[in-house]
This record gives sequence, C-alpha cells and structure tokens, in this order.
Amino acid sequence: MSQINTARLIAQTLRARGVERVFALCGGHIMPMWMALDAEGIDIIDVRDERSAVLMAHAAAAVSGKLGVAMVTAGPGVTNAMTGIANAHVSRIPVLVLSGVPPRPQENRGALQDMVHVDLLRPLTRYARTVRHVTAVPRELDAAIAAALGHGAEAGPAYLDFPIDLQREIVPAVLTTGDHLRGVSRPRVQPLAADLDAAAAIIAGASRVLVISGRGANAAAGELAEFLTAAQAAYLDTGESKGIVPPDHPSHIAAMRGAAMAQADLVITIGRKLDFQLAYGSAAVFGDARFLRISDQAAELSDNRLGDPGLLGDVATVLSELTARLGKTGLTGSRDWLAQMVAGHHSRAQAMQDRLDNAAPGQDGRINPNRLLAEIRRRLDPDSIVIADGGDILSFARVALEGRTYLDPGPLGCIGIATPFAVGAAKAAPGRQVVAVTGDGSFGFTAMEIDTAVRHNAPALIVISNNGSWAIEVRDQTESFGRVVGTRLQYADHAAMARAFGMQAWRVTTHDDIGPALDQALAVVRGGAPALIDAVTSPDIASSDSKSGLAWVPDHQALQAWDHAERDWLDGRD
Ligand SMILES: Cc1ncc(C[n+]2csc(CCOP(=O)(O)OP(=O)(O)O)c2C)c(N)n1
Repeated sequence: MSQINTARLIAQTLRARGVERVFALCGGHIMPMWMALDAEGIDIIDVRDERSAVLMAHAAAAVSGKLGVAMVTAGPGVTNAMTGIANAHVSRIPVLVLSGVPPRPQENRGALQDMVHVDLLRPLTRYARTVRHVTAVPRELDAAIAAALGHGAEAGPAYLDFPIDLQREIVPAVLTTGDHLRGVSRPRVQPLAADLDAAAAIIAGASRVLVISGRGANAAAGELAEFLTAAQAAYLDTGESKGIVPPDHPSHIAAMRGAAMAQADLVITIGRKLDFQLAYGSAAVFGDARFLRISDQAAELSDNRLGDPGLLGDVATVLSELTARLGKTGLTGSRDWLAQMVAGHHSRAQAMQDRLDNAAPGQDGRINPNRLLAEIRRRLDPDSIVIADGGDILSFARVALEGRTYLDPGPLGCIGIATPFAVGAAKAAPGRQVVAVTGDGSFGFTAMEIDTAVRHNAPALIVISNNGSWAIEVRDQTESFGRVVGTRLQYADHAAMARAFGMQAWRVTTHDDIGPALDQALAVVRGGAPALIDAVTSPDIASSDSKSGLAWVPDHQALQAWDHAERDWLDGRD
C-alpha cells in the first residue's frame, strides 16, 4: 500500500464502517480530513451552519437506521454544533461528530480556535475524546461508533477530534495493512426464557392491554405489528415511532389516548422512556396499571417507573418470542375493552377528518392551519417522511399528518429542525416523499439551509405556516399575562427568500390557492428538486398543545389536565 496520511486512514475506516455521506462545514482545522473523505468517495454535503450539519446527520440516521456523520471545524464550529448534538443526545440518535484541534505543538498556547471541546461535549455525548496518536485512530473510531450506535447501552452522539498536525502525519506502513477495514457486528442481548414466559403469562391474563412504542421499536416494525395482533392490545405510538405500524392495523387507538392511559390494566412500553409526553408514568394518570417494559437499553427500563418485569434485549427478538408464546398459550383475559377503544377511535378520527376538511379561515380571513394540513394530508404518499416543527403548527401537524416516518423537535423541544431534517432525510432516503411543515419562527433558525437543499438537489417540500408570530407563545402571554411582548414577527415573504436561492416557491394566501400550489410544488419535488410553500396563516386558531397548557410549563406535569390529576393524587383526592 502506498503512503497515506492519518486523515486518509480516518476516511478509510469510516468508509469500511459503511459511511457514505458526511454533513459538514469547512475550516482549516479539518481540511485534511475533508479532502480525504472526498478522495475516499464519501459524499460531502456542505452546509451553512454547524447545527444544521448535525441535524441533517440526525435525520439521515433516523430514516436509515444507520450511523449519521457530521464534521465541523474547531472552536465556534463545535459550539455551533452543540444544539444539534444536544438534540441527538436527548433523542438517542446515533450521530458521530468529527472535528479538529490546533496542532499539538501549539496546544494551550493561545492558538486560533483552541478550546477543550471534549469538556464541553462530555455531558452531551456517549463518547468524547481527542485522538492524539495515529495508532489510536481505528480503535477510537470503532469505540466512538459503537458508543453512538448504543452497543449494549443507550444510543446517542459520539464525538472525536484530531489535531490538525496528526491529520497530516504519514501513517507508518505497519498500520496500512487493512486490518482496520475488517467489519464489526452489533452484539445482541436477549432476556432469559423464564422472564419471557412470565411476561407472556401476564399479557395473556390482562384484559386492558395498552402498548406504547418509542425509538426502540423502529427497527422492529413488523414484529411489533405481529405482537399487537397476538396480544390483541391497544396501541399508541409516540413522536419517536409514529408511522411504523400500518394505519389499517386494528390496534390503533390514537384518538383515545387519554382514556386508554387512564383505563389500561397493563401498560407495555417498547423502547420508550416514560418522559413528559407519557406523564412520567405517574399513578395519577395511569392509575394502578401494571407496567411491563421492553428495551435494548437499560435506561428505558428504569426511568420513573420500573417494569414488572423489565425485559432487556433486542426488541425484535423479544417481541417475536412473546408472540410465539402467546400463540401457543392463547389469551385468558377478555379483550372487550379493545373493541370499545377501537370504536371510539374511529368515530373521533372521522370527526377530526371532517374538522380538517371544513376548517374555516381565521377571523382575520387568513388560512386556517388545519385546512393547510388537510390539503397536504391528502397528497402524502403512504411511505412519506413527514417532518413537523414549530409551536401551534407542530401541535396541529402531529395529529393531522400521517407518513411512514415522522420526525419533529423531539423531547428537547428543539425547534428549527425542519429544513435541515428535510435535507438529511431526502439525501438518506432517495425516492421517498419528504414533506416538512414548520412555523415561520422555527423556520428562521436554519432558513439558510434552503441554499444547501438547492445546491445538493435535496428533493423535499418545505411548507411554512406563516402566521407572523411565535403564535403559541403569543397565546401563553395573552392568557397568562393579558399582554403581548416580543412574540410577534412580520408576515415576511419566505417564498421570495427561497427564490433568491434558486428554489421554486409559492406564497399562498387563500384556501383555494393551497391545492394548486401543493400540486405544482410536489411535481417539482418528484422531479428531484426542493420546493417551498409560504402559506399565510391565521394565528387565531388555538392548537391542542396551547389549550392543554404545554407552552406554559405547569409545575408537576407537562399538561394542565395531568398537572391537576397529579395535585389531586398528592392531596389524596379522587
Ligand atoms: C431553540 C428553541 N427556542 C425557543 C423555544 C420556545 N418555543 C417553543 S414553540 C415556540 C414558538 C414557535 O413559533 P413558530 O415556529 O412560528 O410556530 P407557531 O407557534 O407560530 O405555529 C417557541 C419560541 C424552543 N422550544 N426551542
């Protein structure tokens, strides 16, 4: 093998680990790696802000199930990336972030862009190290990748940086034999047969079984659908796993979420934390239901409420094992409750469809966001990737839009994800329809990535609900304080902005404009280019998140109704 530098060794190792694409923003401290990635045939998607690079890698990982990779320069490149890293940390998404540091002889001497990045990143990553010697390169990359993918632990971001002089250093011949190119496989964990037997018996004997899925179910969609059928369980997905069970599966009861949580006698979480979106598993909301928890990550078995039992193992395998046992033993508990939940769900879902279709313009005459979503909804492909971002519009979109994959700001509440997520998803899942719906406020954080979408031909549709405000915050101020301060924006012309960067864009102001504009924009996307719709919407229509009080952060629970239930429970009231 001819001589190579360390940067090339890094690129070779990444390539051997299946990395095909890196989202990156250039800088001197990473230039040898940048050129080596390109020389190694890895696609570089050059972006306009480091936060976006990580968000794109996050979306690419979420839609592909593989590692996402971002590369950012030293100092401000890393600090800019931190919001994206924090988001992947909380959402438990496997992202590897690479950076550079000043040359080793200049360490701690006041060099340009010198910071101890790993000190900043340790609390936000599964692994954060500076690699200081060429012999450490392949093993540090493998350790970081394993940590990011969550081998035996929680998935999430991993971080490595390399001094620039090390990146330029020639690799000793003994290290270029190709040993580092050998593959690695994911270790798998499975619960004991006795624990599976016990869990299956509990499921068979329960009569109001509620299954709630999260991130950890995404790689087990088929096994989950079979398990739901075998257990005759009611099913709720959450933002992390929305769309993985086909919409015609008879276990769906999304519209009965509150009632199902209150009435279930057995709650099974699958790869899901009991976080604020699930009332922390509180007895005030779930009553005295028994909990059974399944995950390949210990952290999802123990947060807030232990499972009895908790099954630690590969989720697909655990579900298949349970399905097989239920098939043999049959169900002993009644399943009448499921029929009631399903009937309630269907009538509420129909009512929601009617509400969307007949949504009237706001009092100001502007577009009702629900009508905008109704028009998008009927144009979504069954396997589309739906991205939702914002305050009120996120709350509407989460309910109204259905695709096979759904991405949103996640448990960090990290608004500003729409355009970078759309680019990352479009690049990682060619051929699938990508539609991102965002508030105008949220769009602004990362709006420059429309330039990245155009330059890299990322075929995604971005739809802005432009209500000239941070509307959900306006409502909080109006209702809690009686006045509005610093929460209004302008009805800026985002379509003109998109056109300035070469993106085809439409501004729509009436209900009648929406359908034709969507048809034209989606035709552009089908042709392989991005498109944008700037829909001027009314801020007057209250979303369920604003009505439930999510925006004003109650003391005990995320939602006002749960907060009241928690207080009553603590006070000993029924
Ligand atoms: C990075 C970040 N900054 C601020 C917030 C607080 N926040 C949550 S929703 C929201 C308003 C979003 O406004 P917009 O995107 O225009 O959607 P709308 O509510 O108008 O539909 C804000 C400011 C947040 N969650 N994340």
